[in-house]
Amino acid sequence: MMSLRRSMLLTVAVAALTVGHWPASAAPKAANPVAQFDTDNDGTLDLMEVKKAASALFTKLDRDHEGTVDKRELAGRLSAKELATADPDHDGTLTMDEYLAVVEQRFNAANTDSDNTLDAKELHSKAGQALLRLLK
Ligand SMILES: [Ca+2]
Ligand SMILES: [Ca+2]
Ligand SMILES: [Ca+2]
Repeated sequence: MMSLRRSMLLTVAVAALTVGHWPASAAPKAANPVAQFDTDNDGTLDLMEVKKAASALFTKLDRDHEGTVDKRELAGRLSAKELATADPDHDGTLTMDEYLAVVEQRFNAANTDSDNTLDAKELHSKAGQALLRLLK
């Protein structure tokens, strides 16, 4: 009985660890942004992992569920100028594709050694931080 109880407790603990996401404000300062989005656990972020995180955020930001995000929904993640550049049809909103195009640009800007992945050092750079703003 004891060991069953223990293994159940362990299962619950593991589930809590897997499901539990720190709210941004409660996250420890040293939180590694790589680990947060590194779904294949190889220690770096590739474009697929970055786009997955960005799509999830886009869906969350699109509060009225119309498939686009406007200035208000972006809540300062892009400046007015950045939004205008990313918005080729100038309707003041970004579709998911337009949003992901900005994400890809920032990914490439941060990937200074052109190895197709971002490591912790690249994410801590100015370009890396600009990318992270579009992921969380
Ligand atoms: Ca990875
Ligand atoms: Ca919207
Ligand atoms: Ca790199």
